[in-house]
This record gives sequence, structure tokens and C-alpha cells, in this order.
Amino acid sequence: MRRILVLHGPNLNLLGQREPEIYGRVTLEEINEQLRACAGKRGAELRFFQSNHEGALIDAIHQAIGWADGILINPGGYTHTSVALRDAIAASGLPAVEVHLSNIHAREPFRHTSLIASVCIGQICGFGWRSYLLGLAALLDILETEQQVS
Ligand code: CA2
Repeated sequence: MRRILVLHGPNLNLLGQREPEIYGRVTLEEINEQLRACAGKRGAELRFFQSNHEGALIDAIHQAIGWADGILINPGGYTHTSVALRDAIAASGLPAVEVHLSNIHAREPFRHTSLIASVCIGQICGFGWRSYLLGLAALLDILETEQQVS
């Protein structure tokens, strides 16, 4: 069974309650439910963690070492600022997929740069809550393919 740590960065706990024109009306718990359903169909186990604190997200990555096979992460605003979060993902050695609700490349210039992307397999953005499902599917596909090859 594949085990995935799902990480949600700062302010994502407000999803569905504020700025629906940018981030939609779906709540974080509804996204987690969708992910749980998808993982269930594929025989994967998920752990969820949301924090508004950089260090707490880093601690969660450290704690996932030895348990998780991969990380699905929406780093929120830390995407554009956090060398420490980037270093934690790299140090974990875990395959990670970065997801965003909005198309960060079509927004303000400061959102065009991700410090996280270069330590991830890839980045999916712009599909609203579906970005998470696409990211999970891609991560599980890659983990399953690796198992077949090795
Ligand atoms: O599009 C995304 O998923 C982002 O990661 C969201 C971050 C933003 O800083 C990134 O550039 C792109 C912001 C998350 C804030 O979430 C809110 C949700 C509801 C209301 C207010 C903020």
C-alpha cells in the first residue's frame, strides 16, 4: 500500500470561506474527502496536515520519513519564499508533487517563481481543487511504475 503525506500550507484552512473568486467555494475538508476517495480506489493511504507555520510543515515532512512513499504539497505562499521548506523536501528524499488551485503563472509576477518546484517531480496548477486529484493520480502512477521497474 502506497502512503502519501498531503500537506496544505498557510491560509488554505480558509478555503471556501474567503476569496471564492480566486480559490473557489470548495473547502479544504471537501478536497481531503475527494483525495481520500481517490486514494481508497487505488489502495493508497493518506495523512493530511495543514499549517500556517513554516516550521510545522517542515516537522511534518521530517516525521513522514520512514512512513511516507511520497508527498503531495500545496505550499501556499511559502511556494515563493521558503528555502527551508524546499530543503526539507529535498532532504526527505521523498518524491513530491507540487499543486496549486490557481494558475500561479497567470497571476502577479512574484507568484511566477516557485522555490519548491525544482525539488518536485512536477507541478500542477490552475485546475482548482482538481489540481490536487491530478497531482495525487500522477504521484501514485509514478510510484506504481517505479515498483514495476525495480
Ligand atoms: O493557488 C494556490 O493554490 C496557492 O498556493 C494559494 C496561495 C498563494 O499564496 C499561492 O501563490 C498559490 C494562497 C492560499 C490562500 O488561501 C486562501 C483561501 C481562501 C481565502 C484566502 C486565502
